[in-house]
Amino acid sequence: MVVLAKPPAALEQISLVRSPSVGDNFTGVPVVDLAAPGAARDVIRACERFGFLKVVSHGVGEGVVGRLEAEAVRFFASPQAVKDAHGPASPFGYGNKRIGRNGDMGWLEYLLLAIDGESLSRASPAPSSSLRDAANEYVGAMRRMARTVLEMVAEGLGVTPRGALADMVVADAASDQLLRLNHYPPCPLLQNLMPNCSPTGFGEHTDPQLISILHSNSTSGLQVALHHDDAAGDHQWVTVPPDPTSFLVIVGDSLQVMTNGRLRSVRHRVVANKLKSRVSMIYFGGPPLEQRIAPLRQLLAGGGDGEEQSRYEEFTWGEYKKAAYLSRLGDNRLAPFHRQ
Ligand code: GA4
Repeated sequence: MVVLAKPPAALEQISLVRSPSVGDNFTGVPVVDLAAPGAARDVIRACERFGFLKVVSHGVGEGVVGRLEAEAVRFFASPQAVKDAHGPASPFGYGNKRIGRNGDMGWLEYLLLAIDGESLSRASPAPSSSLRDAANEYVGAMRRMARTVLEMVAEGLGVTPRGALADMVVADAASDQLLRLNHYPPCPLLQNLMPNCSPTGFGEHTDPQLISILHSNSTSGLQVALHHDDAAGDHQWVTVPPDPTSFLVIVGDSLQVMTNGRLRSVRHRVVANKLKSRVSMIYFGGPPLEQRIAPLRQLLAGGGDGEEQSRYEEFTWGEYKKAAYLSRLGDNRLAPFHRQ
């Protein structure tokens, strides 16, 4: 008799992926020393080829990261009823397994917090004043890093002024920024039943904003899709080894459009770990809702044999965000905006 393994009920609506193996560890993660000369060129190279990079010499103190991570761990360790009192995430607040509004599920719980200007928005209250203080300090550090990296992107592309991209995210009080604290509990449920399968922690997707800055503890789980330039558009999933001393900068769809496709957003996902908790903290930098998302003019003016055309239909960040919230996590949200 053949007995087919069936995932336990707790995992019923969560898709399973092949458990990562040592061979999936990506040894080619581009690393950029933000303090080194030539960093701008390295940022561009990494964003063109991979759509993400690891930054070191970032100047963010261990204490700033440690304080927020400890607050996140403390919150996620509190009784379920306490956490539920801060949810459901719609989109802000505490969320448990449900991601977005359209049926996506993952093996995680999270807190999604809105940022108003330089600190957390009063409209989406943090669960405690100590978490809010730690988050505000962290957001300050992320905004400085977003500025540094986006200025390097402008510099590396020869765009002036240097603040052309950075100002959209960190100089305008109406910029659309978010902070996401994720907890992926260990998931031993499949250990004996389906040893080669793991639940999806956060399904594959690209980030809609300009830039995301991710920090994680030392538990692995993040995977990125390597871009392949073959006609089939195939991609290979690789595991990004965790490194709590660094940050990962991820190119979002809006930055892809603003650079007319030179920098590319990257599909990424998280696979839940069977034994250890993963905690990640992600800052998302988006522009004000009315910002037009279109290639920077200087990037279209160059070419010797006439002007380079925009590869995308025009839209505002508000329009893109609205469409994103109506989509499923794994959808190719930029596809409808590609010009033929
Ligand atoms: C992906 C990036 C950010 O985490 C996020 C996500 C948002 C959500 O969790 O509510 C979305 C997702 C993200 C894109 C498509 C929609 C909206 C879930 C989802 C199914 C906060 C964001 O800005 O877009």
